[in-house]
Parts: sequence; C-alpha cells; structure tokens
Amino acid sequence: MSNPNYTQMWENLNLDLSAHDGLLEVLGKFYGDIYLSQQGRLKGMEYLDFVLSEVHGLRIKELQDAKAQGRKVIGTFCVFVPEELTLAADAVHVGLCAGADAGTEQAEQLVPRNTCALIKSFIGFKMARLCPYTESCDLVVGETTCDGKKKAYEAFSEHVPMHVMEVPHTKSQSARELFKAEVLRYKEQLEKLTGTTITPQRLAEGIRIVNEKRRALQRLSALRASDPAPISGRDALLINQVSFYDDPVRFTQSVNTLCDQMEERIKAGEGITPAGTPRLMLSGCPMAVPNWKLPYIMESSGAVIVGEESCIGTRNTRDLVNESADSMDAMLDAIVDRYMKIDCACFTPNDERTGNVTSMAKELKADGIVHYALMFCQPYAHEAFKIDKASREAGIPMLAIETDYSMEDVEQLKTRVEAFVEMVRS
Ligand code: BJ8
Repeated sequence: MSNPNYTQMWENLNLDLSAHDGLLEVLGKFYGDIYLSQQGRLKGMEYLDFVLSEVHGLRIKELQDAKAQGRKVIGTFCVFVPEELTLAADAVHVGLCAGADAGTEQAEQLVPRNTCALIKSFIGFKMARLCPYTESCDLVVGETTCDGKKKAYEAFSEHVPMHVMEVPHTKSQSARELFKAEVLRYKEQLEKLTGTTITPQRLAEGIRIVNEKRRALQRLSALRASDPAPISGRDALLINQVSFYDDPVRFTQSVNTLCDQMEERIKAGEGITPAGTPRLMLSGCPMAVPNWKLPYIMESSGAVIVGEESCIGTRNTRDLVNESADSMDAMLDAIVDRYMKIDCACFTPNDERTGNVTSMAKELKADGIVHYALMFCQPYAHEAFKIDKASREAGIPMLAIETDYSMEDVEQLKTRVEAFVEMVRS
C-alpha cells in the first residue's frame, strides 16, 4: 500500500514517514489475510479493494485537490454530525476511522489508560502523525456523546481545530430543541469556515445525496436476508466503513452495482457460503477501519454475518431525512427529526434500541446475536444486559463480547465464538 508517488504528499502533511510506511505494511498484510483470502467474492468488491488500497493515496490526493480549489475538509467521529449540511456548504465530509492501536503511548499521556480503544486510537493517530485524513482536516467536529469522547476532545482540541456539537442524552422536547440549536450552530460554523451560504437549494441537494447513499446501503442490508447469504459480513462491513470517506455519489453508484450483482446471485440460488450456514448478527459499538478482528473470527468459525446493528451499519442507514420540506427551517426540522431517531447507547432511556435489534435480527433471519462492546465503553456494556434479555425473550441467543484492538485475546475469543456457533447450529 506504500507508494513512492505519494511520499511528497505525505511529507507535506507532516506524517512520520517511516512509522506511516510500517502502518501501511501491516494494514496491507492484514487486508490480504482477512479479505483477499475469501473465496467467491462479488465482482463489485474489486472497487472496494481498490478504494482500500488507495485509502492513504488517491483519496488523500483527491482531498488535497479539493482543498487547492478552495473547498474545506471536515472530519467527524460520530454519525450525529449531519453530512447533509457539510455537503450543502460544498465541503468534504470524512469519518476519521480510529480502528487500530496506534500511538497508544502518546495517547495515554492525554487520556487515562482505561479509555476505550476508539478514543485512544484517534488521539494516537494524531499524536504519532500517522493519519493523512486528520492532517487534511480544516475542522474536526466532535460531539458530547459519551464521557470518554467529550473529555478527550478537551485535550484533542489543543492539537486540531475543533467544533464540538452538544448532543443531548434524552429524547425529550427540550432535548430536541437543544439539538436543533446545535444543528444551526454547526450550519453557521460551516458558513463561516467555507464562505458559502447554505441556501435551501444547496441543502435540498445535500439531503438528496446523503439519502441516496443511505438508500443504497439499505438495499444492501435488505438483500442479506437471503439464505444463502449473498455477501460475507466482512465485505458488508468494509462497504459501510468505506461509506465514511469515499466520495458519496461515486460510492452510491458502486454500492448499487454491487446490489445488482447480489440480486443476480440470489436469483441463481448462490451465496458466499452454503445455505444453512449459521447466521449471526453483530450489534453494539462501531467498528472503524481496520477493526476486522471479531468479524474475521466469527466468519472463520463457520458462521456468516448477516447484519451490523452499529453506527458503521444500520444505525447510520436506517432512517432517511424527509425530502418533502422546501423552506430552510422545515429542512432543518427534517434533519433534526431524522438524527434524533439515532438509538445510540449514550441516550437514556434508550428503549427503542432493544426493539430495533430484535426486529432486525428477525428480518435478517439471524440465528444468533453477537453483542460487541469495546472495553471501557460504559454505554454499550450496560446495554448488553438489556439486549441479552430482549433477544432471549425473542428466542434468539446472544453472546456478549468485550474486547479492544489488541490481538492478545484472539484465541480466547475464538474459543467462545466457536462454542456459540456450535450452540446456534444445533
Ligand atoms: S452515535 S455509538 S458514533 S457516539 S465505543 S467512544 S460510545 S466509550 S462510538 Fe458512537 Fe456516535 Fe453513539 Fe454512534 Fe464512547 Fe463507547 Fe468508546 Fe464510542
């Protein structure tokens, strides 16, 4: 993945070149073992393989070209930041992935050791100068979701230009009003940064583009209800991961092409695994690139993953913004309504998530649920109990996993997952 054509660009971004080369080497090897080793992948996955092979190359070059034309790059960590507004300001919206152990020692100088791996990862990537996305950002947007993130942003904002959105923790009327005020504040911040006025026409276009992307991902998700499963969970996760940093229009087209291929496969009665393969659904914390450890373990234990109830999955794609509004205020209301449906574990109470998990598992004909919480993630670890109870009541077995990005627990995880797959199979 390291490419001498990009060395100058990485140097200009002030990356630590030798550490960055090391990261790309590990990532390339990891990708080869986990992704390219799969048999019977859909032809359309070649596009995703290409995008990933150029994740620090061509896509970063595109960001630099956009910046040279005067466009701004906005980095985010959470699906609460409305991409519709970013696009309406003619800026580029990228998710900052945070899915690998990197710069942990430096990160632990800014946040406590007992902080989830995702938070340590985004701080570590910055402090170790490893992430060309973070370095390309004109603004990074944080949010007051969990305690770990909101406190980490205090330290992080000393190193990157930040805007922090206040995300409420309840779904009351006053919480909705607060969030609407925050959406307005984000709009103003974008207008100030980009010099572009967000008109109703621009916002309508932003809403349309993001809805189209979500519709394509919804289509992909629905096709996974077929048995045999037309696509592996690893590939579907990768598609969701790439949705956060690829150009949205190009990405939507390639997902729809892939869905056409999935439909052909389903019509032919074919799949990525034989019919009757134990079907598992993942639920819980988001899995950012290159956090593929657990999906790989699950699919190499004789199961196929048929859905991800996660922000890098259906929590980000389930709801669309109503496109019928035509005034600015009505469009902002439509955005607020859509975003306030997100069932993140940071909300209390968050009862809709339990219903969403069980109905999704039934729609996808999942035989079991693997609940995944990152170590030290209080919100999702707490909700594992509620999801366990709800899935037992729905007659679907659940396995609760807490892990991080290290490889130390791989053998232990394998043993637990294999036993769960055997139990589900019988
Ligand atoms: S809307 S899930 S993307 S906050 S894993 S950092 S919760 S301690 S990621 Fe999230 Fe937005 Fe919610 Fe989605 Fe904290 Fe937990 Fe770490 Fe987490």
